[in-house]
This record gives sequence, C-alpha cells and structure tokens, in this order.
Amino acid sequence: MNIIRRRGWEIPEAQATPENLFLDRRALLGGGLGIAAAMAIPTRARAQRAADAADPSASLYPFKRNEKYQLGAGYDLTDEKLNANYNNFYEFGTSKTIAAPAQALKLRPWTVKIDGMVEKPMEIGFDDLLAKMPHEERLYRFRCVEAWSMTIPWSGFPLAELVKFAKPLGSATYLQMETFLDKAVAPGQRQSWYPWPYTEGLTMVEATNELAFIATGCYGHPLPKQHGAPLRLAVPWKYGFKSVKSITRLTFTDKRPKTYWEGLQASEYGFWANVNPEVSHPRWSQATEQVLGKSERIPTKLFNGYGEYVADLYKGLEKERLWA
Ligand SMILES: Nc1nc2c(c(=O)[nH]1)N[C@H]1C(S)=C(S)[C@@H](COP(=O)(O)O)O[C@H]1N2
Ligand SMILES: [Mo]
Repeated sequence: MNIIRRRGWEIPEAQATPENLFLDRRALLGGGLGIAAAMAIPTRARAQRAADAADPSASLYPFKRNEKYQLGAGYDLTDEKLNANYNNFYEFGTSKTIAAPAQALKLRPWTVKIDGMVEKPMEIGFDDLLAKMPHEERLYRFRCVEAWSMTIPWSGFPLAELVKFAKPLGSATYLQMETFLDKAVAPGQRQSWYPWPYTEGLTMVEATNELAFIATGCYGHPLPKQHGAPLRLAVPWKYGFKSVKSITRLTFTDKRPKTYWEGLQASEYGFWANVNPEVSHPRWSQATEQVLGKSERIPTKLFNGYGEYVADLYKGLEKERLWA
C-alpha cells in the first residue's frame, strides 16, 4: 500500500523482523546474556497475561466456534505470533512491524459513537456493547490488496447485530466506519497529508450480509492492539484495507462514504474492493497470493472464495468498479 516508499509485499518474508524477536534481541544486548535468554519466552507469556488481566473483557473468551465458517481444503490457520507481527496499521507507521508502537493505544475507556440516519444517535462504552452482542468465533481467510494473505480465528459478533442495535432509518443506504483520531498515541496521524481518521464504508446490504463481522478478539482472547483492538471490521470477500481497525464511530448515511484509501489514491483503491484474481492492481497482478508463513504462492479466488455468500449482492452493478 505504500505509495512512495517500497511496497510491503515486495519485502521477502525472511527479511521482516518480527517484533517479538526484535524485543528479545534487545533484551539480549542490554542485560546479562544468560538471564535475558532464559527470560525471553516467559516474558512474552507474562506480557500476554498482563494484557489480558488489564482487559475487563478477557474472561469472556474464548467464544464458541461457529462451525459454519470453515477455511476450506488446503488452508491452515496462520501462526498466531506471525500474524501478530505482520500488520498494516498506518496510524503506527508504514512498515509491517508496528506491534510495538501500537501498544501505546489506550483501550479503556473506549466509546463507540453511533450517529447519522438512526432513530436516536448514541454513544456506548465498548464493554456495554460487547455485553449486548451474541459471541462467536469464526475461521476466516483474509486477503490484502498487496497480495499477501492469512487465515485467522476471529472472535466477535455479526455486524448485522450491531446494525440492528443501532436502529438505522430505512432511508440509510451506507454505513461509514471510522478509526480513533489521536495524534498523541498514533505518530502516523501527525503526518497531516494523510486523510485521517481512517474511514471505511459498506452499503447497508453488505453490512447486513451474514459474513460481515466485527472482531473483538482472535486466537481465543481479546484482540491485540496491533490487530485493531478493541473492535475492528472483518469482511473476508474484500481486500484487507476495507477491514477498518479500532472503530470509534459508525455513521449511517445515504451518501457513499469517501474512504481513506480513495482519499489517498483513488486510481488504485476504490469503494468496492472485492477480491478478483483476474483484475490486476495498476502496479501488480492479483492472480496469486503469498500466504504468511508458507513458501509457495497460491491462486487467489474470486471474492476470496466467499462467492456463495456475496456474489448476488453485485448483480446489476456490473458497470461499477467492483474489483479495486
Ligand atoms: N485504522 C486502520 N485500519 C486498517 C489499516 C490501517 O492502516 N488503519 N490497514 C488495513 C489493511 S491495508 C490491512 S491489510 C488490514 C491488516 O489487518 P491485520 O494487521 O490485522 O492483519 O487492516 C486494515 N485496516
Ligand atoms: Mo492491506
């Protein structure tokens, strides 16, 4: 997604330094070698336990898996540590190793604002919202527009349930979603030429499709900050940039939202962004994808393999730019 700098997907997997290794190496350099080496793994486990203890929703997890959503033959779950150390979250930098800076994000209190074309605008605390929603785990595939992919066990609830709770007016045709805006915690947001806050949108028909999911956790515990805690979107038939992280606002509207990536580079990133291996990005092919942690590339599937759920949504829209 880098426009000027080198693109993330061009960097061979082996050259990217996962943040956990980086931190361990620092510990090795800084402290007594033997002690630091012996402590490296327990430290990480302790850090996860401490993060869970500080999170009032931690005891709700794991959520019961909904077996309807399977990865399909030939797909394995991506290793959790790999996934947690290869992220796109431009608020914290343009590289894939933003896990450490993302820890500056403060998750409580976290308020979600619901406004626009609704019966009654409101603000609700994240934990209150989570208590009102049904809980489930789903295994989803995920395809970034940069031609890398992963699979992940998300925990959360269907976006349709949140829409029902928000009580939009019948005249609303789009749902716009926004990330937090706080220059003090997100150094990327100090770069004023980017159109912050990160904004995404779906049509109401897409937002209420059964696949559209709000993830609040993954791998059986609350979301790590770098994955977009405390709540982020997961729309697996679309390129990854649609899946907006760390949501603070949902606005129902009858105007198509102008999204972050459209604001940056409309010629390359549009509103629909459905996965299609036959439509190349202006600068690279979308025919295959690099699965995180695998050595072979695999073919990309139309709608990322989710056509049975969503292909019908786009009948009659063939003139639209559905694939970028
Ligand atoms: N707020 C925000 N949301 C975001 C992004 C971002 O930079 N900021 N990057 C998007 C892109 S390009 C991708 S591929 C996914 C990455 O999700 P992951 O880091 O959990 O794998 O988040 C998406 N959501
Ligand atoms: Mo992406």
